[in-house]
Amino acid sequence: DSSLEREEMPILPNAPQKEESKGKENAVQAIDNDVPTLAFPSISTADFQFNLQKASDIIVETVEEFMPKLGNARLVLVDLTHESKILSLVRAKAAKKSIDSSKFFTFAGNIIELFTKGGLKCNVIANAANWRLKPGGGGVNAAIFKAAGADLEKATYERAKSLVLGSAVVVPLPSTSLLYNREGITHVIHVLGPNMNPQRPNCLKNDYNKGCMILRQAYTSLFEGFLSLLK
Ligand code: AR6
Repeated sequence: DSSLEREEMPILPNAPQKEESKGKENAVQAIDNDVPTLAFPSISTADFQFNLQKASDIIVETVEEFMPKLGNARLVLVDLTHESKILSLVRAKAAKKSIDSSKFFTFAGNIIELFTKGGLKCNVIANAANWRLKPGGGGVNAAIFKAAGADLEKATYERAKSLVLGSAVVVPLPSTSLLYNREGITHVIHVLGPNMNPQRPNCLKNDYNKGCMILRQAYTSLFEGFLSLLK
């Protein structure tokens, strides 16, 4: 069941600690890492409280749909820990389908340090955003905006002031951003998924017909956004 999970250790057994070893380690990594890669969190399943079983079905189905369009690019579902429920659900479901595990896999790590801490280079990352596209809140949104600094906020504001439910917006990261320099991230794709949390705006009140439809749209819009960068 672990074939779809790229653990941190096998990819970069000896994380480069000394400056002189860095170039060498990274050069080896460059072979594996020289393909366009989208790292994305599980949209809506933490703060927005979306059902994990339903979300994992939607992730696997949407990924499967996009596989033929990917070329040499990769999709990686990310969560903070190896104990992540959504990662194991998705891994198990993806393994049952004939999804190429070199093109889609799960990865445990913080999305803002996948390269420096995990050795996995992702040139594009997705954000589980809020409709106002504002920094803060919690979860992955707070982490990404904090790590990217004011550069991302400005670049986002130039692209869009708000997000429609189930849609994504692609934001190029200025080369001055820490995430660009340190992690090699060139774009952030903000995605607004369905909200099932009554404490947050536009709660769907357990309407999973609508919720599933919106989550599917959100992933479709995210993957299309990523594909548009490959052209
Ligand atoms: N790296 C990787 N994955 C993460 C990280 C991280 N740094 N932080 C969280 N996750 P959430 P939502 C995982 O709550 O449910 C925000 O406040 C997390 O374990 O970030 O879509 C926004 O402003 C989970 O699997 O997003 C919105 O208002 C996934 O990322 C609202 O929360 C998504 O969790 C969006 O809620």
